[in-house]
Amino acid sequence: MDQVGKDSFNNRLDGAAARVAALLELMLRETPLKGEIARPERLISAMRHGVLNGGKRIRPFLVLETARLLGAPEDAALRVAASLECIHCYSLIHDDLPAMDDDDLRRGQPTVHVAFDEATAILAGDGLLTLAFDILSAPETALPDTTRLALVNQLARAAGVGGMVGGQALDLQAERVAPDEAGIVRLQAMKTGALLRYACAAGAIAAQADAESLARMTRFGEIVGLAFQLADDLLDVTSDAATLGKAAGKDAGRGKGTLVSLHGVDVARQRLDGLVEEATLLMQPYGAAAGTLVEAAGFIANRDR
Ligand code: GRG
Repeated sequence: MDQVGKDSFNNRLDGAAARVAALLELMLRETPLKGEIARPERLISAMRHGVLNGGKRIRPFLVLETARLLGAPEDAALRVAASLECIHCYSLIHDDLPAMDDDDLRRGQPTVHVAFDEATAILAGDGLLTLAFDILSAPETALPDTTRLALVNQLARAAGVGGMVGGQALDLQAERVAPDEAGIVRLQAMKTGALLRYACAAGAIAAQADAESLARMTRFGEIVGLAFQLADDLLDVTSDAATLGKAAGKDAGRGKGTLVSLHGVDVARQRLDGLVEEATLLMQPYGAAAGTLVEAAGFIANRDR
């Protein structure tokens, strides 16, 4: 992609991020929503700290773009997208906790347990996890009931024990017993891949797309998930190299049990190119209309943040 293309893609990504943030801002007011009793101020502040703090908003962007391509109602798609970002941000808050990765910084700011306290960070994550399903299931997500139910169910599967949470559990196990290559791939497909897969499938579900389109988008999401993780592993290697000799942070050396550590940087880059090619081919039937999704795959594979 040339510089003009990159700028225009980044503008679209930023535009989507702003729309998602505006909706999350609304959902994270201190005023109770209908049916709620009260909203503790400190908890809401911690949740806001964990959500309204930048972030690329890649997952919601994928929801919005697949939804747009397949003709889902825009307002509903935005709510589907925002609910997914709540899950992602909850996972980051919990992942940063002392019992997990014990990180002090996230998105360039103090992590939630540092800015508040550990118990509040746990609750902020819990609050976001439940808020995700509130946003998705509420009647304001103006989709047929069966469609909303399918989204709720698929999000639960992607985020739960057979998806992200299960992947995190496998990651903890991997610190004791190093997984083989198949184990690494499975762990990554669950821990980070499942939400990206859901992001693309969700756009198709919201659009009530036919089975062929849903399968195509789901596969696209899987490929994007693989590319995301491979790029993340490469970024770890480069950031480790950049911080060599300095305090490199808890995640430094995460390069250990990864495809990059098994096969090296060059093979990883080749695989990334192959994944972008595969993603591009998958979008061919939609022609130019899928250009942004193809660019998103390229962005994810080549990202430097
Ligand atoms: C604790 C339940 C629980 C799950 C944690 C996904 C995950 C599982 C932890 C995240 C740990 C981590 C930093 C993994 C590397 C890949 C990743 C998810 C990076 C952050 O995602 P980005 O790059 O971040 O989309 P932004 O800040 O842009 O949203």
